[in-house]
Amino acid sequence: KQDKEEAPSLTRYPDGSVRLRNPHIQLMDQDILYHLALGSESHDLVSMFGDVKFVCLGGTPKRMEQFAFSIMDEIGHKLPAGTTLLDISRYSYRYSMYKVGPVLAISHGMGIPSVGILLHEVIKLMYHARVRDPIFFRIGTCGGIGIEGGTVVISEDAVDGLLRPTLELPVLGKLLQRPAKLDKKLARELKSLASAEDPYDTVTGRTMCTYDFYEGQGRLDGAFCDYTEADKMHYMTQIHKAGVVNIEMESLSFAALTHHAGIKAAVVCVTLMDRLKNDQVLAPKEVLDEWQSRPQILVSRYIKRYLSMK
Ligand code: R2B
Ligand code: URA
Repeated sequence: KQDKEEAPSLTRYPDGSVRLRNPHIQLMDQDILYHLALGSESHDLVSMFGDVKFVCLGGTPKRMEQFAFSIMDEIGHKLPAGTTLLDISRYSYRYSMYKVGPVLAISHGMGIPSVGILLHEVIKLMYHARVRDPIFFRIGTCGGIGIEGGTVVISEDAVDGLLRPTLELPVLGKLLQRPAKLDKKLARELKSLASAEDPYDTVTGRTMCTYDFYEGQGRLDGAFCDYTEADKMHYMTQIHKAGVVNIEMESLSFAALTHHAGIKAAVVCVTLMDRLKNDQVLAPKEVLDEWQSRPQILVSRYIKRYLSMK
């Protein structure tokens, strides 16, 4: 059964650097990280990325650019005179990547397929760059269940739309299953960094990850809807009872692939609405922008604290 706790020696070298669970990569002359517009021979990945410690993923290029600028301020990182932050993956026209000292900020797009492709390449990037013990964060948005919009949710674990804690992927005609596990200690540490002075709540709980925003999340406002409002409310109440506090679209893959690679990871999302009350994103743009900075603030606190303890 694949659902066993993996020995760290399987996934990491003694010095903490990421070991790839793929014998083919070492035998290749070069490895092209196509969707990042990087390559193991075309770029000196060790000198470009060897000092990375934190990999922060979020949905949109703009949000990750903003995060890169704000973390630069927070950790007091100075760019060489006359230079500015550049999107390292701009020629991929797929994902955006910014590097600020030990922090990489990368956009992952929407949904499990998009974040899955990115994670394969970012995990390989960690290996090629010989990064030691990296910590991955997803900073995103979600729908809340029984909590008001603007609440920050730290995921304790991730489940699919059938409440199963497993990422499923058809591989060579068979269903591959990988446990979607997040680092419980990291989640607790993040929770401890929430401040009583924050003008919003920060909670921990189970996150449901779906393959769709509309029908997959039981919305009544998609182009199609074959169920009633009572059906929706019944489902929402059932999953809420099962501990689900928020719903989004990437945590299952994020948790499963980082766990399989032996990488510590956490998911921090802000709720855009309470799905027990409504389905649409009604908050004004400025409010949404401020809400979306909240998970970034929590992760910034973690990074700052970590760097100050070094
Ligand atoms: C949250 O927001 C996106 C959908 O609007 C999706 O990427 C997610 O997980
Ligand atoms: N992202 C989601 O996947 N669902 C929501 O309800 C809001 C953001």
